[in-house]
Amino acid sequence: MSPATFQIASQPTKAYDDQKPGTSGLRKRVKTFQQKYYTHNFIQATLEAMPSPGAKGSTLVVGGDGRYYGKEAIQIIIDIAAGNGVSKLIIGQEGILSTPAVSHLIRKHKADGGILLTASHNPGGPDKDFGIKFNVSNGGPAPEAITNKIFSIASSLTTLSLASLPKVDLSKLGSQEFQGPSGSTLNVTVIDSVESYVQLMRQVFDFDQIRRFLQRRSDFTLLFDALHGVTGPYGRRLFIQELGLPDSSVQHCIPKPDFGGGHPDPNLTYAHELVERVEAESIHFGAASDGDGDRNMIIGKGVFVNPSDSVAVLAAQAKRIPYFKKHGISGVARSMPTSQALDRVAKRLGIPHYEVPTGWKFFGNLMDSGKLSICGEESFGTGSDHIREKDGLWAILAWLNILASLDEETPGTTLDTILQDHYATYGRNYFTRYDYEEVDGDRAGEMMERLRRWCSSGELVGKEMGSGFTLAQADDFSYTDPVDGSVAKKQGIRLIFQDGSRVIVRLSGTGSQGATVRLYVERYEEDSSKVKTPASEALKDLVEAAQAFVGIVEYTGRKEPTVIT
Ligand code: VG1
Ligand code: CO
Repeated sequence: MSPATFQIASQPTKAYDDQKPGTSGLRKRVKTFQQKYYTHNFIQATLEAMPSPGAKGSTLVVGGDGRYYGKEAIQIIIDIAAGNGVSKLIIGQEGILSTPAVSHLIRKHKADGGILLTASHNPGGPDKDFGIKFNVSNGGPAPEAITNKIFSIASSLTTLSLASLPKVDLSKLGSQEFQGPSGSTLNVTVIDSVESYVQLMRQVFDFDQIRRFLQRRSDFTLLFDALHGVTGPYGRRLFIQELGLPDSSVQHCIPKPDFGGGHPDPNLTYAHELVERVEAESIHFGAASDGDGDRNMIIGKGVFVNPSDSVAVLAAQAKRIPYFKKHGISGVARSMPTSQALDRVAKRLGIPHYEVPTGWKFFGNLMDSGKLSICGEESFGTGSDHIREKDGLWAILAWLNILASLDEETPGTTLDTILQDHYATYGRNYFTRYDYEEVDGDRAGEMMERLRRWCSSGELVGKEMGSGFTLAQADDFSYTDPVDGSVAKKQGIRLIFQDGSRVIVRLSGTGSQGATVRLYVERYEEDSSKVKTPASEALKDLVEAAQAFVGIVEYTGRKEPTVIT
């Protein structure tokens, strides 16, 4: 059978002025993406913004978290990609690929980039959110230079290079060739969504050691919750087929376009079913990941592994994981609001540590230049240089591997003993985050402006907030990338106290409606007799002082946050 052919047309379009990617891709209501040529425009702008030599002749990986409108978007991508001379598209079966899997596939196939159809942890469905992320050839999120270029091209776009291809059947594995004008071709290959990623995990971790642990500790219970996001098939494969756990060890593992009506965000509020089961059934190890699979939460009965602690523990124990035994740990990094627990580990290990703005794109250069092995964000993001995205299942397996290894030396090791030992060695960086979701955008902006003014006036230094917290530094965080010298400004207000405690305030860049204010509070406790106090208690005074100082009630009208981490 001769290959199907396609023609390319210059299709006039009208520009949209709101296609500015945020912290992680473009996120809007589904209805916004469904406007005439809205999705086409954004893809056209993305392909035009691709770094040299550009989209023509390139290979792209395409997939998403299975949310509503994902499959329609893939057919649009196929048409625009063909129209712009892309040579090859590697697409996950049924359009399913987790964000970490895309990152891995880009690297494995030496592709030029990837398009991810996801709004991550935002809810999905016809009245909820859709999103598009673009990743570059290192497998990581496009840096700001590229996302700014996408926005500027999209803002004045007049023409689409549009091909019209027959609908590609995404359920069938295999390759199809399409013949374009003047000898050009587009190859579309549908691949197994899970296989390559599972192979990578086998290389990174010691699955035998984890299996031995599970056999030895036959009472050990694990529950993984995919929240009806993309990690369902990955989780089933890893926990049940590879590690031999019973079927009852996973829940909500069928990806659904609306995530079963839930909010696919692995935190104590939105993953409440998991939290409740872990408590009621005394489960030793509970874990969840978000819609697109890059986030993770790890809990046990009465234990919550704070993400800021998680990355610190992983760094401290990394040598128990084969990947780090082999490659070593060149350095560690955290996003600015993430607690300084990781810095303490770095100092003890004698390795460099870096502080970058919020968003995974800022870790990429450090990893590519061999300066960074393990990094994390307080927002349930943990990862390493095995790929260029945060990786939810990787983090869960890393904790399991460390648990299995420690248990060989100290039988009966639990999540709690790991954390308590860590605090005893390093002290404890108490940390909490308060989110005020969908508040009035103008008022939130005014609140930030007032803080910025106070910071730049210099009048805050030396002032006391609450009792006993004297300000040593107050600024709006700005970051200069040590590799390419690019500068990111206005990355969040930092109030740093004389004892190292911190209060951070920033606006979210991932919402689709109104503004979300994030208030981060951190206090260090060195005294090992005091590290068992619950975080809410240990931080109460500072949180109250911070809320009053920042003017939360005044500017947001909210007495209580939407989510507390
Ligand atoms: C949030 C988190 C940030 C994370 C980003 C993307 O951004 O705070 O740490 O990198 O989401 O995560 P913001 O701007 O809303 O605070 V995900 O799982 O979308 O890819
Ligand atoms: Co995500």
